[in-house]
Amino acid sequence: MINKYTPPDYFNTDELLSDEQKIIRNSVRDWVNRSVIPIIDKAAQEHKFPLYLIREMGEIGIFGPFIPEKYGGAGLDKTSYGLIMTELERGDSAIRSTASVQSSLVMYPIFHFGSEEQKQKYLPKLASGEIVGAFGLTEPNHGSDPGNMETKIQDKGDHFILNGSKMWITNAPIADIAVVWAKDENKKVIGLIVEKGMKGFSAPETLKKWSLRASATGELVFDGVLIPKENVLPNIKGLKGPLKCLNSARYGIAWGVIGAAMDCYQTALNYAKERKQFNKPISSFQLTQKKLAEMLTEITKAQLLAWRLGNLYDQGKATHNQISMAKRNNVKIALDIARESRQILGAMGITGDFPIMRHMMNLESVITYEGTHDIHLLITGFDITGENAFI
Ligand code: TGC
Ligand code: FAD
Repeated sequence: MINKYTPPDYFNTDELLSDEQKIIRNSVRDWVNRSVIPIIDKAAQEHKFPLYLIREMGEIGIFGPFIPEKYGGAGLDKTSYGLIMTELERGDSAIRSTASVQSSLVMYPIFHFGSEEQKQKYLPKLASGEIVGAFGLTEPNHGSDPGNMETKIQDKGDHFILNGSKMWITNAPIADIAVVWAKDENKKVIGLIVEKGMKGFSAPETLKKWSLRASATGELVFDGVLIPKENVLPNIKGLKGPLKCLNSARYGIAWGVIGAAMDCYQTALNYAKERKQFNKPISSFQLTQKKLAEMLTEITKAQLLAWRLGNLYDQGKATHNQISMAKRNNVKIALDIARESRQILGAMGITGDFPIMRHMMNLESVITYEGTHDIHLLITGFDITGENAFI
């Protein structure tokens, strides 16, 4: 058994999990230890997504774990999905990002809004990792306000013509298909499946990122792309379509970032016990202990929040407002923990010999994508006051 890693679990949250959930979590943990941790610093340094991992992820059931087995998924509950995301993000946010997009932003809309033919055509291949998906909502001029998107389709009788562009799209340069959100002639948002190779469709990579360097990010450019009518998702209209997908992905992030936080905390704790200054381990100084104690407290609170959210989700009771609160809180504490851990390592903290700086830079994207920190605060503000402060 490769699994030597013992995660922080101060309030024994393991006891809240079923045996099946623990088996799933442990198998993904082993895979991350074996296949991600040894290669991820090099991939990030080289600004390159380790593409070969996609098939491995498919083989161990990481994609669409909550999709029924009939379509190639594992038919698992949402708590298991969350546990998988924690393990992946302990490896790197880029790996969790790929899984978030494939599972929550591509398989989820095809499963919930697609036709039977679309489900059969795409879901098993997405589940196995034979094909990779992307999700196009954000545009150069519209990030937080996707409702104002400019990408549009024109009805040409037996097909549509798609024009516009999407930006900051995870997996775009490596994707075989993209679930793209565009407006029809009645200004209603609709979802469609765009396939690599369609004439007028390109997906250039966005380079020079200092964050999520092991993830492939890019644009989706549509220059008069002919979209067959059978590629439209038939069972959704309106902005709530993409927002429902985001609920599933934001939920996964609320769990995922705990993994990054755990890795930073554990690294800082081990280092503090070993490193001596003034002839004493730096773990003996009160200021170091304050940092470590506060980190563990926040990790514990985040674990309990995620577990309860998973519990509500599995009962069909989680609201999108609760998901926003959990995403916002858990990403913020993870980023704070990465920054504090980096300080404990002093100069060593900035090197690739330790995972902290990489997690920290990744989390700067995670706090922005899937709704920024402030957008999630406004969602909570709206929910508790009934006043819309977005506009
Ligand atoms: P608004 O008028 O409030 O809502 C439009 C309709 O949608 C409903 N709704 C929701 N439904 C389901 N889930 C939610 N979370 C929902 N939020 C709102 C709403 O009830 C309404 O329904 P109806 O029936 O009345 O039409 O829309 P708005 O235009 O005012 O915008 C609201 C706002 C700001 C909250 C929303 O647009 C937002 O969340 N903005 C942030 C954008 C965002 O998160 N983008 C993410 C892009 S994807 C990404 O980042 C992937 S990164 C992946 C990775 O690598 O891991
Ligand atoms: P803006 O919306 O321009 O916001 C800029 C600032 O203004 C923020 O601080 C924001 O909080 C603030 N702001 C905006 N509106 C308000 C308001 N009403 N009140 C107060 N403050 C406000 N998108 C996809 O569709 N698919 C993907 O796969 C995807 N992957 C991504 C991967 C990476 C690495 C990154 C960085 C982004 C990705 N995104 C993706 C885009 C991401 O969702 C957007 O960046 C995000 O929604 C914010 O949009 P923006 O960057 O345009 O910022």
